[in-house]
Amino acid sequence: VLTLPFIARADQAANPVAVKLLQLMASKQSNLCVAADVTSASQLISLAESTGPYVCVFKTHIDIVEDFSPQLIQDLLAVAQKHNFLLMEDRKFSDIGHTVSLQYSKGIHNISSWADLVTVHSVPGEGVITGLKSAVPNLQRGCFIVIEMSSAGNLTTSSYITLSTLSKWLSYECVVTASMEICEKHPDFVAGVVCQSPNIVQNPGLVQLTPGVSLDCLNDGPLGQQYHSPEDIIMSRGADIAVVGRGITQATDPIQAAQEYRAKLWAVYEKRVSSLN
Ligand code: UP6
Repeated sequence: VLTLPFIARADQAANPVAVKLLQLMASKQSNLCVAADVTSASQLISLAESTGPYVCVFKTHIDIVEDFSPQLIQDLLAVAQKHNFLLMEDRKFSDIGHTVSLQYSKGIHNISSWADLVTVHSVPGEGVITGLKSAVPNLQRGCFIVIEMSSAGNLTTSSYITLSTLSKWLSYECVVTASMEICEKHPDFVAGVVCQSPNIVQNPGLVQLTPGVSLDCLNDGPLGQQYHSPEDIIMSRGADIAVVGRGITQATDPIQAAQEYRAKLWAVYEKRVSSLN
């Protein structure tokens, strides 16, 4: 796992949003991303207001908001500026380049006009990145490439490495290697990757985002989410930013939960950095 401090890594990032993100994480002392999986505009804004001071990234699934309006985006941008965090729309784009360019910059959500960061699957190949880039020629935007998912039974699990046959191991290696090649080919647009395993991210200018973090739960039953502790996610799995959704949104006191996750995650990051020296 990378032990260089975030502030030093900011100098090595090529994507402008990654630079801003790493600087923001260092100054705000937060490696917490809240997954704002709520379904009304008022819930989304109140969550942004209450958790905003403690997060570096506020991650949305804007298509689950039932009363979406352009005003919601104006309100979200105002809160992001007030509390100094970046907006990530977790759209997980996964189509041909032409289609994703339209999904990114058209339609009611007009994602490219407001989201600093988006997520994208590498499965369609490099065209998905060129498609997204073509939609934002002059904007300062970035993306995270999804390489491994946190869900049980996902088809990119690193357990291929330990459990299985050579051919499965090779197919896993191919997904990771090919995805990292795409990252290296588009350093101006790729801010980082979404993954679960250490050592996938070797370039200190890329940021590793890892979902599946909870202080209380191991999973969510048949829905397939798998959770790990802050210690595990930052120290063993190499996360730079941990994504916490229901651990905060469904807590009795979301503000207190956000404070607790921020403090625990940041303490583990500091331990990781100091293990270098
Ligand atoms: N997410 C995952 N796993 C992945 C990629 N993304 O859980 O591999 C996203 C989900 C959700 C959040 O779409 O928004 O991270 C996790 O929420 P939770 O903490 O409530 O499980």
